[in-house]
Amino acid sequence: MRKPVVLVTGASGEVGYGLIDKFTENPDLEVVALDLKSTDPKLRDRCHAWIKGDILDENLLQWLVSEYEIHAIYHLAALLSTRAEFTPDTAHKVNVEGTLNLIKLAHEQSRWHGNPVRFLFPSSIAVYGLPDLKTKAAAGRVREQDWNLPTTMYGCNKCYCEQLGRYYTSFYQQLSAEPLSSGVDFRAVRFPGLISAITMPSGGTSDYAAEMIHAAAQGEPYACFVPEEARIPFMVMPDAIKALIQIAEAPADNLRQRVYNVTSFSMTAGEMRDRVVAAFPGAEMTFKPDVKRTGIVNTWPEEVDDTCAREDWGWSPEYGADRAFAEYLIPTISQRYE
Ligand code: AKB
Repeated sequence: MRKPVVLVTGASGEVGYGLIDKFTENPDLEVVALDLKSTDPKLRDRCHAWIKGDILDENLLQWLVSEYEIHAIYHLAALLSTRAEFTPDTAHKVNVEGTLNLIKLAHEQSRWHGNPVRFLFPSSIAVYGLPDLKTKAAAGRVREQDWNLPTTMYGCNKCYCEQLGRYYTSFYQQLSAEPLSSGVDFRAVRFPGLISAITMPSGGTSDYAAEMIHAAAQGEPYACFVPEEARIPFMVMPDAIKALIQIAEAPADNLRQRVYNVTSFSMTAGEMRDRVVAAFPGAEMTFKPDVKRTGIVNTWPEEVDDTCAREDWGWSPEYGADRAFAEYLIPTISQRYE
């Protein structure tokens, strides 16, 4: 008998760490974690299985099909925006072909156990592409259907995978005599910049926020790679985990769409610096903008409109900016470097 489990890919990444930490609080939930990299043993030992492997390894994915009865897939594996710009072909393979492999695994699993497989996909504000700062400022809170003109490989990957998920969920094999449901129940959230107090980001272009706070907590100087006035939306990790679990549990009939904006607070890098210096007086925070990375951040919206998520599945963040800093980021990060 195959064991009913939840599969998490990219498990040793920032979101993976937070999600598995949350999941393994529930003794009834069996988590199978997959990543190229290992993670801290404490977290690994709380999983039913930790598989060191590659989402591009189709033999491994076939083995997973034979070994486990997978009812939900949290597909977190991805190369983020800055990293993907340096290795666009690899990014396409991992972000697109990897995702298609997992969608096909969900389809196959559903055929085996006869139930839809919930496929949770972290998309990103990187799917947006505002042409210039004037338009960005005028656009304000961007809705899901606006400005889907990504300017990075990562953004293109996320945008395409959103469409792949919509296709498999609603249009798969639409020309066949008896169109059968693919059994893939794809649900995506477009995350803003995520900030974790527990893990450090890698390879993203919104990473300056977390880097700034973690550097200040360690008493290290930090030169921010975007200018003070650069503004994008953010969310702290506990809210990102909440959003993924909440959309996963939402009744399918409540979902008017398959891709949702979610956000918590929007902030300039300068405002971020002010809060960090207030918490860590004497912290040496400077700005040394990287023109190209700033160029990417400038194409991302100042804010996003998450009305649909609020209406369809009751989304609302626990942490606004004040609570995020006062009750989560500053105390937890300070403790981490004590
Ligand atoms: C990145 O910076 O690439 C990510 C994102 C905004 O999706 N953090």
